[in-house]
Amino acid sequence: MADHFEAEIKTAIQNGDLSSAAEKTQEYLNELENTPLIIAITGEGGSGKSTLVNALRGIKNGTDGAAPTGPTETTKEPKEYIHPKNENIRIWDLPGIGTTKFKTDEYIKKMEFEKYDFFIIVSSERFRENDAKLAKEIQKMNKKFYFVRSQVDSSIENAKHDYPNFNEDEVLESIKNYCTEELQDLGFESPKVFLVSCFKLHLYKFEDLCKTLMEELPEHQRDVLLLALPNISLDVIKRKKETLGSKIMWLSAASAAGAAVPVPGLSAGVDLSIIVSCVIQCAISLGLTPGLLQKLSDVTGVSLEDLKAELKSPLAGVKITSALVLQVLTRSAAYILATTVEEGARLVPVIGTVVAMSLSCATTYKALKYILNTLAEDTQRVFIKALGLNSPV
Ligand SMILES: Nc1nc2c(ncn2[C@@H]2O[C@H](COP(=O)(O)OP(=O)(O)OP(=O)(O)O)[C@@H](O)[C@H]2O)c(=O)[nH]1
Ligand SMILES: [Mg+2]
Repeated sequence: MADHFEAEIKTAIQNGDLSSAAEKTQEYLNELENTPLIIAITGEGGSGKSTLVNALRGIKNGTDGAAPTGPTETTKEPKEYIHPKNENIRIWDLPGIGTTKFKTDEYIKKMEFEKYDFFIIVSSERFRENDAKLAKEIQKMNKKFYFVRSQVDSSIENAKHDYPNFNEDEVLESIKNYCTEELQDLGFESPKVFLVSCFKLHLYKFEDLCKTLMEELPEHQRDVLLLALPNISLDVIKRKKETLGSKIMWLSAASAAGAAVPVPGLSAGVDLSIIVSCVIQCAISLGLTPGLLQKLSDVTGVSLEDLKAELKSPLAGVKITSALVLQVLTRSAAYILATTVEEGARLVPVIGTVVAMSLSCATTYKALKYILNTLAEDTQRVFIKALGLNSPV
């Protein structure tokens, strides 16, 4: 959290001014909510840029709203795609540098390189002079870029025909070394190259790419990106749950001064409007809305029916309304009240105090954590089903 927010919230709490602490917390949350993240996908023509744009948005090539792809579907103009999980995330599909009539410096100007937060440079075979030129210009602008060696799945398939003693790990290692050496020849001392298949994001090094982005992005943008990622591993789901959990703490604190709605069974009442919008956000980030489940079904080929069969929470796979949330809370009231605000929450200095000071805010916190836990469990089961994995880890 930004220092000035934390200081202001602390002061308000020390002065016993809960409502201004809640107001500041809300301000902080609004800032988080409105953090833009603008990503550029660039590289040679035909390397798989548009497919990567679709994969990052969890959309299957060729379906509604997907960036046009295919051996002849050349992207000629830069085009912005809004992320279905967060409209503040914009992914730009740029034309292949080799396929435009522009020189590198003209390309950079025309593509307005200054507006992006970071760049992914895609190549399906070798990195060339053009890729290096782009990267060097990006470097000059003090921005980050990441090399992605795409279409690794088809390289692996091809290699099966090439080597009688085919060994997947060896082939992957040699592709990586080859790309690294090329980039070293082009003037990059220790380049990082991520081997990716856009059709199988859970394999190879897409997750490493995400982890690197998380390490290198500023805090707000890191959370924004994490919550919008496709569920590529149980670890990503766990990290989403943690991030949503800490958001829930702040939201509950912000609700301290709000009007508590009496919920049958929950004696302290809760802030229902905050709960409903937070549950919707959890369902979106975890990919459990009807629309996002359909997209997952498209991408994985597992039927929507089979994915939905894994859902246990009445809030997953359906349109979330206040009435439905109220119903769930009423039904689970006894269980929610019996849970304790866990150690972790109390240890966070500012928030713990607010939660401890306001009974209704503690109830809001517990109710939201309960719903988040059930949604996260559903997400794990859906993930395992979608990838055809047998046992939960
Ligand atoms: N097997 C496999 N094929 C891929 C992958 N990524 C892209 N392709 C295929 O490669 C072809 C080109 O992909 P596009 O995403 O259209 O490539 P592009 O870089 O946007 O192409 P231009 O816009 O023409 O520069 C398509 O037929 C894709 O289906 C991948 O990870 N694995
Ligand atoms: Mg394209």
